[in-house]
Amino acid sequence: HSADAQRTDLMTITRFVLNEQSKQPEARGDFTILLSHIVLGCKFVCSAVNKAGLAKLIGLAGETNVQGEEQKKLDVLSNDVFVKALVSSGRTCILVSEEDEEATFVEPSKRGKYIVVFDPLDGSSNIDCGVSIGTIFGIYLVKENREPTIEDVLQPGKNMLAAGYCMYGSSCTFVLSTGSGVNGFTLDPSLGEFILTHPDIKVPKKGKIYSVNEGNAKNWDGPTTKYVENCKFPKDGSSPKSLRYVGSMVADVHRTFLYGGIFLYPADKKSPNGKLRVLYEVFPMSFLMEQAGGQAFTGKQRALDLVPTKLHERSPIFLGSYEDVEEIKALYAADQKLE
Ligand code: P6P
Repeated sequence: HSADAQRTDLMTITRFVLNEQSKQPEARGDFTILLSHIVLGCKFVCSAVNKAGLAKLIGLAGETNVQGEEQKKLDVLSNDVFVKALVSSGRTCILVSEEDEEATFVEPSKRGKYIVVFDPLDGSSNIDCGVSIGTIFGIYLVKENREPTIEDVLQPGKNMLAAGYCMYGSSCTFVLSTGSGVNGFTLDPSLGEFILTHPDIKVPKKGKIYSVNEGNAKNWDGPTTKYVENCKFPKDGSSPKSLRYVGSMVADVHRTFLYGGIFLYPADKKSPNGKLRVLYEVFPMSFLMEQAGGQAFTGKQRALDLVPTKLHERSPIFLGSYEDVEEIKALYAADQKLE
């Protein structure tokens, strides 16, 4: 009987968010409407990503498509879809995308109270080899009812109302937090709905995996070098950690949520602020990681406490299992004392 009950009680992402929002007395459904437009964008990108390989195969992806239009690169196409979906939701006032140098200020007639920062297709350089890629987003609220300015975007990650990502891999998985835990949904293509498949994700307290681009080891600073050394040659006689590095942030972080361990994109001599972007890569993943019981550290401070000064600012990031991040925090703290 319980199996049947499970099958018929389809918890879609829309129902889930409506349930959650109904607990907020002042909620008027705006957030639910905003999220439904983000979900729509992800469904579109999922179908476009899955066809990309095929399109290349049957020559559609060449210079022009059947309408004779210039075939857009998938990340540009994804960006266009998200910008249009978010503006048409009527719930946003500022959009910040990895693809656009400047922020998009929504025209007054379509303006809402939310700011959405997003990377429409992170890791898109991996599309041609079939590696999982993803959309990452974060949502801020603009409280006052006034003309929004760029200052409204430069908020610390701890002010985010919600964050999430959609991973386009063997299945299409949408992971979301609205501030009370993390939940994962899988797209059922036959229904066109995201169904709750990973309720209340909690990252293991400690993991057996470290995830970093070892090719940058020559340029790492002392604490990162020491930490990775300890992963490979543990001093306490425990077994070495495994290295898993996909090179696509959504894939590496999603694995970290489910299996535990630590993901590192450190600063190095070539990139003193690391490579990953604060607003739409570091903050959303750090928000989710804390909500799942893990933590996120920049090498100097809690990642969510960082106050960005520029839209596309970068930051080093160490995130994952609580105890694993504690270890690298201790190494950076000891290093600061020596200075
Ligand atoms: P590297 C992909 O290009 C990306 O932005 C992230 O998705 C990924 O974590 C990182 O860069 C990989 O960078 O320098 O290791 O190739």
